[in-house]
Amino acid sequence: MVNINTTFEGEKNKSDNPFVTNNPTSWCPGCGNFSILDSINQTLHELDYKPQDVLMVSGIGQAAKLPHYIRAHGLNTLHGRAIPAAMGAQAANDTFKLFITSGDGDTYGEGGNHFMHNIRRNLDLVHIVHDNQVYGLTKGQGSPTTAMGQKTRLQFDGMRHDPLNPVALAISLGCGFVARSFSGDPKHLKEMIKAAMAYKGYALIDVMQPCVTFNHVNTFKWYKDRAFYIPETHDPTDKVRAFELAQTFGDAGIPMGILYREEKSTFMQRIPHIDRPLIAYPRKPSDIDGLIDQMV
Ligand SMILES: Cc1ncc(C[n+]2csc(CCOP(=O)(O)OP(=O)(O)O)c2C)c(N)n1
Ligand code: SF4
Ligand SMILES: [Mg+2]
Repeated sequence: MVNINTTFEGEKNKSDNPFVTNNPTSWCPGCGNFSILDSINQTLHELDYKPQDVLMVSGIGQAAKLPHYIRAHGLNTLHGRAIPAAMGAQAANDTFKLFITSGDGDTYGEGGNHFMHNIRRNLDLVHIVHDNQVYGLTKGQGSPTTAMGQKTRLQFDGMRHDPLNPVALAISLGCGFVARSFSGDPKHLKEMIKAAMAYKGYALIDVMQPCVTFNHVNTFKWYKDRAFYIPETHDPTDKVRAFELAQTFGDAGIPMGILYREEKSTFMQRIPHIDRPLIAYPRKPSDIDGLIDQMV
């Protein structure tokens, strides 16, 4: 397998990066979440965003705590419900650069319905899924992406469900930007975040992330030994080839990069009567009384 680059850039830009906080985290030492947070911080700073320009939305889980650890607007919502909250936020004010940052369980399990239907709606946001193939916060149960047969703290004799393949599912549903990366390769992860931010529409990045405490199968080494960069010859507009590549996982290798890319109109563009963000409408909370009177 081709070697991927797992060099960490350490504390680069940390002291003058306005997104970096000193907030104590509840993450375990060695957790892949740290590098995902660092990669987001560095990317936003390198692109010259300011904390007031950015909204981070999440559901519930270890990954979903990320908005507490970055200096930006944040919404830490209900389990699996980051997408509807983000939809409301974008309809109200689409001037923010909108991110969802949540776990594999939160996104593909509890939030699976929203995940699918958001692909149809195509909100303009970057969705970073910390895919550690386990429910970390609730102490290591199998998640939708845990491999069949893998033993967990709850599934003592192994998972009995087939794993969900999020990138293949996203491509099959028509998601316009589908990428995969690895928390152990921050350079690559930053490149993917930049490409996703440049994309107008729903951009999914499934990030392989070791959970050092509860997943002793999909370790840093396990991912590093299997990950490979998608060759430059890959045409990301070739949906059939992208779907084939998306099937590749585990011992067959884990392709990293942009699997699929297609230009599509966005949620806000498809609602022409929202000609400006809702906050720009000259309404007061008391106007709601008149609207209710009209309806009843
Ligand atoms: C409706 C509901 N179901 C279940 C839970 C319990 N719960 C909280 S976090 C979590 C798992 C989150 O896993 P994941 O999204 O993969 O995030 P991780 O902790 O692995 O980063 C579960 C099952 C809950 N809070 N609410
Ligand atoms: S339990 Fe796993 S996912 Fe959660 S902080 Fe610890 S290592 Fe990270
Ligand atoms: Mg998880």
